[in-house]
Formats: sequence, C-alpha cells, structure tokens
Amino acid sequence: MALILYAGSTNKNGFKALIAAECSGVQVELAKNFEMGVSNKTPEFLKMNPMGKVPVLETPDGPISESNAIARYVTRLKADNPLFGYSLIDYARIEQWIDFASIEIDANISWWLYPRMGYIPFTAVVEEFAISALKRSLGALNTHLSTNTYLVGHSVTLADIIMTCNLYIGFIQIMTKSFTSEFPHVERYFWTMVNQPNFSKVLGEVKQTDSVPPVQSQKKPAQPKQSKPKEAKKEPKKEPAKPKVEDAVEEEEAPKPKPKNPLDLLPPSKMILDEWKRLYSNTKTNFREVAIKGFWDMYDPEGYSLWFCDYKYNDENTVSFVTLNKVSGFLQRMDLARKYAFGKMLVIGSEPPYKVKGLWLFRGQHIPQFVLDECYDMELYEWTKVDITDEAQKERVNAMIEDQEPFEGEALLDAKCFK
Ligand SMILES: N[C@@H](CCC(=O)N[C@@H](CS)C(=O)NCC(=O)O)C(=O)O
Repeated sequence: MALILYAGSTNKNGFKALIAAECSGVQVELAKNFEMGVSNKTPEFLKMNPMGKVPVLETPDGPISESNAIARYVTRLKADNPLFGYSLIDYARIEQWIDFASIEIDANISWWLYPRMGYIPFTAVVEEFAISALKRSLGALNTHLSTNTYLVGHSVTLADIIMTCNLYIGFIQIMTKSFTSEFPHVERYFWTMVNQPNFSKVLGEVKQTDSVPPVQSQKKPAQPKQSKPKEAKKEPKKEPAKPKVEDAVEEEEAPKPKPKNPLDLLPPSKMILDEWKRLYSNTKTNFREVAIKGFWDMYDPEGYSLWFCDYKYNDENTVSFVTLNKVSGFLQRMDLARKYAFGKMLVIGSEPPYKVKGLWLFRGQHIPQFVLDECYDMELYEWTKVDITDEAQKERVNAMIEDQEPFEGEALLDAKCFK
C-alpha cells in the first residue's frame, strides 16, 4: 500500500521523498485534494505536525515531518539502498552534502527569494548578504563538481536528490542564467539531474527563470477557512471560487502571467544591445577604432539614452574593498535590467576617499521606472542625461567605456562593466 505524503503537487520539499521513492521502488502518493494554507491548518494535520508545515508523511508507525527526514525514511525502506552509498565514508559524505544543500544552498536561496516574494520583509543588506553567501556556497559546489559527476561516488545518491530539489527552486524562481553562468559545473550537474527519468517523472519540464522577481509587498499570513454553517454544506456553491489566501510558501502559488515590461512595448530600435555587448567584450585591441567607433555607429538616440551617474556620498568611500563591494553589489542588483541596459562604473583615485562615477545606457528615453523602484542604489547617485550633441560629453562617454586612465586627471582603482 502506498504511503501518503501531505504536500502540494509543486512543493520542492515534497519532491525529495517522491524522487527518492521513484529511485527506490517505494510507493508514495500525494494526499488527494491537499490545499496548501487550508489542509495544513486542520486539527487532523496539526496533530501530525504541530508546526503546520508541509510535507508530512503518514507511515504505519505514525507521521514524520521535515522533508530530509522523510526522504531518508523512504530511502531506508529499500534494504541496502545505493542512494545511501556503499560504505561508511560514502554515507558520511552523503550526510555532509545533505546538510550543505540545506544550510548553505537552500537557506541562502530562501533569504534571497522569500523577501522578494513578500513572505518576509525585504532589506537590501540581507539580500546582499544572502547573494554573497549563496555565491560562496555555489563556488564550493562548483569546484567539487568540476571533477565529480555526482556529489558522492559514481551514481545518484540521496544527497543529489536533496541538492537538486533545493537548486530547483533557485533555478526556476530567482537564479537567472547570468547568475548561474559563473558556476558552469553546477549548471551541468543540475541539468543532468533534472533530466534523469526518475527526477523528470516528478519535476516535469524544468525551465530556468529569465528574471529576478521584483520585490512584492508583504503578504498577510494565511487565515484558516471559516467553517460554513451545516445546511450551507448541502448546497453546492455556484459562485466562482474566491482567490485563496496565500501561504508562506512560494511553491504553492498559482503561476501568474508575467506583465510585459513596458520597455518591450517601445517601437523597435535599430540598435541591438547584445551586439554592442558582444563588440565590447570581443574587442581586445584598437578599442577606440573598433569598439568606440562601433558603439556610435550602432547607437540609436531615439531607442536608447545615455546617463552619467555620480555617487552622492564619496566622502564615505574611505576603504578600497568596501567601495569596490558597494559597486559590485549595485551591479548585482541591476541584474533585473540586463536585457535593457549596459553600464560602466569607475572607482577613481589612488587614495581614499574614492570617487565612484558611471555611465549607463538604458533602453528608452528615461531611466526605467522598474529599475528606480527595485534597485535602491539608484538614489545614491546623481543622474544626468548625456547630451550627445555636446562633444565634451561624448568624449567623456568614450573615456568611461574605454576605462581611460588617468580619468579626469586621476588614477583608476577599478573599472567594472555591466553587460
Ligand atoms: N524544514 C522543513 C521546512 C518545511 C516548510 O517550511 N514548509 C513550507 C512549505 S515548503 C510550509 O509548510 N510553510 C507553511 C508555514 O510556514 O506555515 C522541511 O524541510 O520540511
């Protein structure tokens, strides 16, 4: 008889047990008509898990909560299951990677994603910390996977199942290609895993997100459903179902159609931003003659605008690495504008306080509203639209694109590019 797993059908924590079951020939079924935010608030569910959290597995010996424990239980149901490796050291390393997947990967993805989904308050500092901690973890994982196909040994183990489920939520919700491309071995690993038959039976087709979700206002905690008067129960409801109150889980939300970015509705431009980015990246010599000239040949002043930015608080830039991190953080947060922008940021001066100045190319005639709304760094800079009929301003654009040194009479500490 199948064991019953209480979870929504898109819950990545539930997927861990379902994939382990597929790999082990164990029968596990999702509870019928499970409704997140409703079914997990009932007294019967709270008896199984007083936290009211999902997943929960009902077993002949009683319920189990915590998705990793559930996946371990399902795995143990098959004697000598290779998902636990072949030796004590394999087993220890599987446990090591399960902890790593939970603490170093899942937790940091959650700290980045949940505030953006409106489940917990958003603060830029926390986001910055989560992203840099996640990058550190993905970096370590990438290094391991550069010489290993699987996390442990030469076949799939429970560690791969749990790691893949945790990466899955990152890949589909917030980690864009431009973010993950820094970790090519993690990418290879993830796509190999999700395409294995036992994984794809559960996960279906997996598509990487193409944008970082904008910050949403905070969601109210779910309210338990009011019980209806008895006689009302007999009458089938004719009116359309009301939208259910959201619960604090990203996986349970019905996918909403993404509104089109207003910049996609602008008249087409002859300037293809990616072509410019390619030219910029591929020009190694004669930069002036090739890249800068190419830029002005391509530039479409009707479809795009150029902007200078000047950091308002240069006096605070007294420590070089802190200043550089600040600029890197800004560029990270601009990820959401990658399709519509190119930027250069110069950190200027050979000693503190350093000046931070930049040049940005944006689609359209204005700084895009969604960038102003989503990227808090924008207000830390003074923004001035470039007048391209003024040769001096045009030359300043050239110097910034080129990382010309000295720049306005000073050495460059660093020049960063957003492309
Ligand atoms: N550590 C738990 C986390 C469980 C968890 O947070 N589940 C979410 C859904 S993915 C939930 O039930 N949220 C409802 C709530 O927090 O009240 C596990 O791995 O099972």
